[in-house]
Amino acid sequence: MDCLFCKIVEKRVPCDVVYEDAYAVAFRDIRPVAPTHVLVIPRVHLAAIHHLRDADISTVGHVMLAARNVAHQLGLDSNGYRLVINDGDAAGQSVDHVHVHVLGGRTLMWPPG
Ligand code: DGP
Repeated sequence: MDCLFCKIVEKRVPCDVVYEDAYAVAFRDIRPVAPTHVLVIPRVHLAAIHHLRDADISTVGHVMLAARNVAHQLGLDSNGYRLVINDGDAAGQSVDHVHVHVLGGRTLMWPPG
């Protein structure tokens, strides 16, 4: 399988890792849209939210806790931050490996575009 984010997990593609645990890896987005823009991904390959099985609940739960840890570590949780998951083409998902965008460091508008 040729998955960019699996290669990041395997350290075959360089990136700025800010957090790692047994289930998740978090690294700075190459095209940031906020002063802090980090992607949190599961170590295992899950292609998209709409492909998840019930058995993936633990992995996805750990990814969300990792996102919380990243936000805390980077000092985002005092002012607030946003978690975004783009699922599928219409939402703009461009990498087929589930990833949570952690966005913070500025006021975030709502609704998103
Ligand atoms: P999405 O559009 O939701 O699928 O977000 C994918 C994000 O992945 C996008 O914001 C840019 C980021 N990205 C793509 N390739 C790389 C890469 O090689 N390194 C890093 N750090 N981020 C990447």
